[in-house]
Amino acid sequence: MKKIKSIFTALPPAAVLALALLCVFGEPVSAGGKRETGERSSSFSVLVYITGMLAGSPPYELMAAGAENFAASHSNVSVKIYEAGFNQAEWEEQLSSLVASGEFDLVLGSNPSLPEICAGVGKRFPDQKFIITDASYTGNDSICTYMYNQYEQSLYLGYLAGLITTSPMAKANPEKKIGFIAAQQYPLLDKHIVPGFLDGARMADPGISLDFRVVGNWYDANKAADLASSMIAGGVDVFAAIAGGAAQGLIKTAAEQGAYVVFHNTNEYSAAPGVIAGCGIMEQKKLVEEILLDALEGKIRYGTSRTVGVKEGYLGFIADDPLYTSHVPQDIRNKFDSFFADVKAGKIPYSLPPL
Ligand code: RBF
Repeated sequence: MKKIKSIFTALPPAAVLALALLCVFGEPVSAGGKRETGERSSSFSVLVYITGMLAGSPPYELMAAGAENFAASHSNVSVKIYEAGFNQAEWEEQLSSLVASGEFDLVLGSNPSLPEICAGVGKRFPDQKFIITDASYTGNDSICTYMYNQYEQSLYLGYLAGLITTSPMAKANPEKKIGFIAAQQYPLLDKHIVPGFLDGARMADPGISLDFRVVGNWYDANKAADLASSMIAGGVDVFAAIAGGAAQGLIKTAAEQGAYVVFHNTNEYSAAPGVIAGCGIMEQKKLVEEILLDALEGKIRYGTSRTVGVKEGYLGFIADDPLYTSHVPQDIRNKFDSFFADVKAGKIPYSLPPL
């Protein structure tokens, strides 16, 4: 299902009248689809293009929340949130039609595959600006990207998984085997996220192996549950997942059959207390608010990409949740704390593989 949500923050009556007149009489639109009236400088319109659905996808929910927050505190900013759905083949055409309206000063999105799509759209609408997080792309004057160092988040979540699988915790078995369930394969996952997870686990114990499986889409929780079940039968006792809504199937199976899950990007402890053994956090909401402020002030450096991780304060770990402190033994938490501090201090050597 696709849906558009609009947030037009409280406007003074004169502005409402002006907008109504604009709607009735129309306005000039340039070749690039941008407005040429003076009104443009005082209003800023953002399209948040969600490559999938909001529900169950932390990066998207956080991006939408950040943009809504920003609009709520800036009366000249309006935000539309568009859920594009799961048919990736449709995304470029859909985005083109939205951009063709000339309505948006900025398109904001979060997906490693979006820059290429925006570059295609940008060829038809050269004045349109795009800012994409969770992606790395340089050299296009219409596109600015921000990449999370997901190798790092996977490294410390993998280390925690490694500590747990080799521990005497109740659901840990003697096998040194951890699991990863992915919705689909893509370069950031194959080169940063999965290798980081295994590298981190092996820093806890070099004898650990990884069972990696792919769901095939971002929503099939039943398929993820089936995969998890067969992985548990094969000896996996700690999982990670990058699977959007499908991850709920893993969580359910882990709870029913007795396994642990470490979760990327968001606080998921309460989804299954005692099963979700650790949660990383992606500060996407903060990043989006900062990006929008820069965009409003004309400070975005289009054509560039910035990488943000633990040191920069955009990736973290939720260590103070009672569902973490009460279910994960103190000795494991202590070892994890010191590893995380080392990652933050740049003391854990690694090289970020090229994408
Ligand atoms: N992450 C989600 O949480 N939900 C999604 O629906 C989703 N769809 C994606 C589609 C494509 C084509 C790609 C490349 C990634 C997608 N991601 C999705 C992954 C997301 O952008 C991010 O890389 C991971 O969540 C790790 O932070």
